[in-house]
Amino acid sequence: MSKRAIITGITGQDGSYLAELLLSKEYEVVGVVRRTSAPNYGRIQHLIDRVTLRPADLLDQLSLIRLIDEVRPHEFYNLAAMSFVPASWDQPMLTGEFNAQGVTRVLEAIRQVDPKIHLYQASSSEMFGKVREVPQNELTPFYPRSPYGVSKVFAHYITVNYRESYDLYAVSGILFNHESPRRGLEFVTRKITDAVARIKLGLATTLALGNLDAHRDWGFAGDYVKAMWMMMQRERAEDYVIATGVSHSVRDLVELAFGHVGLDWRKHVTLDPKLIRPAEVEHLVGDSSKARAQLGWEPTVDFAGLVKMMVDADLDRLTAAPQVAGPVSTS
Ligand code: NAP
Ligand code: G4F
Repeated sequence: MSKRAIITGITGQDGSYLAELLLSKEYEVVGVVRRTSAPNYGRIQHLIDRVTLRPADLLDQLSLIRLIDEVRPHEFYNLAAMSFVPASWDQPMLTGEFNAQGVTRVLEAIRQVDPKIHLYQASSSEMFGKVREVPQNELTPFYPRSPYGVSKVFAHYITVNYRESYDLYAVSGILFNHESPRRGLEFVTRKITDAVARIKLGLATTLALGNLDAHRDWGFAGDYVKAMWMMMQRERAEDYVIATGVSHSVRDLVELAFGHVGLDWRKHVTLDPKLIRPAEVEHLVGDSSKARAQLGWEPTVDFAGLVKMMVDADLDRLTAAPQVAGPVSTS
């Protein structure tokens, strides 16, 4: 009998890769979409005939209960969130409603309808914030630096608490930054690779950035959704850090991306103080030895491979349709 899974956030970067993975494993995939005035299915267009889309919202408890009652999934992947850190300072209340209380609503719905459902919660390395140790592992204390980070700490602990209080199979994946050609244009990797492609093709001349000294542990989203699935197949629910273990600065990223198309980044990059955050996470690097030992998980794409993959994808996209390039990201 094939398994059934619900994915919230199926229209996002991770949701689209996870849907592909689960379909390849013959799952029946039900994706949650919230109502919009026009469809927002760009990342899952190629899967649209193979998944079922159902309306629900993390803000609406009854919509979640009804969804779970009608679908009766074996696995529930909660990937939906307000995921862009700067926006969390502009909308801290809404960020908490989506990312913190939204997770409580999912946990309550599962507890009430069918406590045997396995739940994956999308926790984040942003929870480590002003880091207490290097590298960060499952036992490193949290010190979030944004309303987003704070909301994810709440979500993390409410997931742990429901596991311990009600014996739910609820796992929390503490994933470090992961990217792909499907990454939103406002995140720094994609903002850079999109701009490099535009500049190379003569569609733009400059790129405004904020803190070039921030360091991140960047991996490939396709590798990270495999880890999510692996965590859900264990005997016992536990939390895992997922990371490459290698950290680079935003400056390294810029240099590599421009260099890949033969451009000198110093001629194109400007610094915009408006892009500096009220509180910064300066340096993240993860220790995923638990996941490597217990799940057998390994990343397959390194930093250089990731940057090249993303620049090449943006070049292909903009070469095919330069007229639909849209505005340059200003976030
Ligand atoms: P993303 O591309 O921004 O996608 C977010 C998804 O959440 C979208 O499908 C969005 O739907 C949906 N959503 C937002 N609010 C919702 C609501 N109230 N009800 C229902 N759906 C809602 O994010 P991602 O990069 O795929 O990340 C997936 C998850 O992993 C997020 O929880 C993120 O915080 C977490 N995470 C990401 C990373 C990373 O590096 N990518 C690292 C650690 C943790 P619309 O399309 O309608 O906007
Ligand atoms: O790409 P970012 O916006 O990602 P950030 O803030 O690390 O958050 C992402 O990863 C988290 C995992 O740790 C996820 F939980 C979260 O949902 C999201 O996916 O920024 C990365 C770094 C920051 O230090 C930022 O200050 O890049 C720096 N940066 C420098 N100039 C910039 C820019 N970031 C953006 N978005 N835009 C810039 O112009």
